[in-house]
Amino acid sequence: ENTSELRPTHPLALAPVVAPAASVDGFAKQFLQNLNFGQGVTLSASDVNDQYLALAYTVRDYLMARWLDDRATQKTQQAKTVCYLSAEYLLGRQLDNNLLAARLTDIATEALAQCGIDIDAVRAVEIEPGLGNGGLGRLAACFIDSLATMSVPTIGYGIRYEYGIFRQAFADGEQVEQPDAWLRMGSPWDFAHPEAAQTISFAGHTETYDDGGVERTRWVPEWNVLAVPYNMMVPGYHNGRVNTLRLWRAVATNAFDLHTFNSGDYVESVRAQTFAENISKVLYPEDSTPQGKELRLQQQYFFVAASIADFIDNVLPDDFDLDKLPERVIFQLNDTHPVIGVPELMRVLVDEKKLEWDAAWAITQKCFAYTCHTLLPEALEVWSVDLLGRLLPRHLEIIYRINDEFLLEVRERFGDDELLIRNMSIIGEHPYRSVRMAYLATVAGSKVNGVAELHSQLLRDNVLKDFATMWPDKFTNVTNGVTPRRFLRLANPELSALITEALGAGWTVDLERLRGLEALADDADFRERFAAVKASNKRRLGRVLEARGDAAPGDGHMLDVMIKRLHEYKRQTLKVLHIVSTYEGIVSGRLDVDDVQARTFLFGAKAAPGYGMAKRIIHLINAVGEVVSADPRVQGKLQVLYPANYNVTLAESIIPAADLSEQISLAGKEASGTGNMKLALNGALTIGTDDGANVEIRKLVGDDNFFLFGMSEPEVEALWAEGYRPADFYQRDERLRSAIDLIASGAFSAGDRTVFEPLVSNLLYEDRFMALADFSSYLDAQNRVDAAYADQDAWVRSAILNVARSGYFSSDRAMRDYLDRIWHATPVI
Ligand code: GL2
Repeated sequence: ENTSELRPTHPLALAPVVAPAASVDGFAKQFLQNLNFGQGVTLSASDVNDQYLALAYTVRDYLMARWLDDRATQKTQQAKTVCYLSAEYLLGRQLDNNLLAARLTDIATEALAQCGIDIDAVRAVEIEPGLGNGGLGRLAACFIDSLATMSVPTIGYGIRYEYGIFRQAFADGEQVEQPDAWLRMGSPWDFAHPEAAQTISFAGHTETYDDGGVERTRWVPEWNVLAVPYNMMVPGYHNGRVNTLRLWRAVATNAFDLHTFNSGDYVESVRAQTFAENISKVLYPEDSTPQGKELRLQQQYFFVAASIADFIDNVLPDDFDLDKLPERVIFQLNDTHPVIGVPELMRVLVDEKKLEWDAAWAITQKCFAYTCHTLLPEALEVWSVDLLGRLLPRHLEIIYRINDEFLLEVRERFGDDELLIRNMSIIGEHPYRSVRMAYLATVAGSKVNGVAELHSQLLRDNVLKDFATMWPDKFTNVTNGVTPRRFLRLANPELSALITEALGAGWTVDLERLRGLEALADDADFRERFAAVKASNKRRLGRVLEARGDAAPGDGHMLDVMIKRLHEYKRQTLKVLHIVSTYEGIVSGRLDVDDVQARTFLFGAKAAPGYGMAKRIIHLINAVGEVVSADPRVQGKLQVLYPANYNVTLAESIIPAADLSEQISLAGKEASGTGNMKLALNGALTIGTDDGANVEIRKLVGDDNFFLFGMSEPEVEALWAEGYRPADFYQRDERLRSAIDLIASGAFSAGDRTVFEPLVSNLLYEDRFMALADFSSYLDAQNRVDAAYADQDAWVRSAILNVARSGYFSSDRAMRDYLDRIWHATPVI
């Protein structure tokens, strides 16, 4: 039915919405129609961007009927909807994924070929929406893919940033940030629904009033913006389900002041518009550190308030009984960014819907669950009471009341232990009065989860210890996962074909089936084919890099990759020390060049623009790379590649080609990691610490197929407690001394010793992430890697076993865990 309120008589208007015919002719017809009538060009006059847009609109046309259908049933169905609240979605390119999900890849390829167009050329022009920083944002994208594939009614809510994560370039080896104007060439995958805009308020004051004998509070805001929803379709894989990603764009309520404009002050006349639209202008390029900016709090409240209002007003049926809200929705808080949603739902229920506080609180507690994604204390978000009170005065009052009642509960349970009260209070007092968002989320959430077993354990034991004592059942773990559709099926078509040939196609939605490859690890013929796929993926990566103007990996080299955000805790510096040590060893004659395995070291990483030390590390990597690549003494042996602007698209070429996966964070610092999963799933062996999900990867793939090194988390704690002196480690290991001395000597900075001095002295006298303490163990493990790689047959066997035993790391499994342990929701077929 097109609509129930209109009374159409035309037979077409009465018919259900149907997709174009799923045939080459049907596709070609729709494509040409979109090219001619949508893009306004003839085929012969069209350029590749026109073709891309027309192709994208065509794919969208196929998905739309199902999307409309699923929206209609969402109103009437009784099932619970998962509302995933996330400030970040690092989606990657859409075209290929959507073609695959809708089973249109072959049809589209053929239809375009008949129009004289090579679909690969069209693919290449898509600019990925980089609406996230790193793992956390990519995780959200994997989760919504899995939920659609599992037919779970889901709405992903977030922000439609006009500029996503910056484009990285290098100038003389240093990072330069450029704006990511991803919308410039058109955005065919999302469509605005301005009629469903929400008005979002800020600032002002609160007042009480008499509401027929009941005293109530209301918020009298000072200014508003409009939140306009943009929908993106999230198709399930081969199941016809199409879920929604709804991203909000900020628009001024009163865009432009005609009076001021007429009086000649053009700039002033659009001031309000500029001010409002700044809210969704740009993604904060911080990773694992909060950026305490007012605009960021505005962003957070903006998207969460719009999402909650949207769900209650537009998704639920009219006159829905809000006491039943927990039966119909779970708001999953992706880290602390959306936690302001807790007082917002309370405000809606108490002030607007006029529920009693206690009833509203009971509902709210059941409707939220919180995922924590960090262990770094400095990454736990806090907002000053001052700022929060100014921007959201009513929310601050509500937070105070939540805290008062919570602390009463603490007193009832544990007595008047003032230290405990201070430690658990949602309001911190030092160094300034602030709201601790992780505590608010923990108090309000029905469940709190970490993202890997070790991480969840450390949350219970350290970061949220008192809360775990109070509510042991609230705490749970869900180990992260990655979508096998994007990161195996699409990124690695040759390996996918090999797996499908061996096991059938079911693995794409049931990744544990990869276990079937274990037996084939002992089959010499299969090993040979597997190795050929890896070699082919390396050549493909080489072509991708060369097309960008970068160098290709060396012929016959082991491809050793470290791809992740640049952060001291991840220890790219430790990797550099390994490279410098190997280089120094060969050049000085300490190492026999024939004993060293030829390697290409490949980095991909962006540093937050304000993170000075991370930017210095980027400079060092590039400087070392330049010297090593130019030195004839290591030609054909060592190569360092650092293609700029690492993103999802580039990851899709690198991961299938990798031999060695560097997961070398200091134990107890990386909450989970997800690149580690993608690389293992594509047959890279991991060299890693006992950190995050590495622990689980090692357990599953087996010690023989994983290179473990470094201190364990308790050993790290013990060394800190006894007083860590990095210089002692420098003195003790000659290899380390030579490597650091070489950097300090100016060998990588044209003799200028000052360039990397801050980095060197940081390592020698501070080294917060204990790179020096783990260096010896790391080098020993790298020697084991070299020895293992020399036996190619055994290496390939290990690589196959890595693939075979990584099925657990599917985000489909992660979603099942969330459904069972946290959401208590079920798929709707
Ligand atoms: C992170 C963690 O650092 C990372 O270990 C984890 O895998 C992801 C997803 O859970 O979350 N937290 C965070 O703020 N970012 C992450 O990648 N950016």
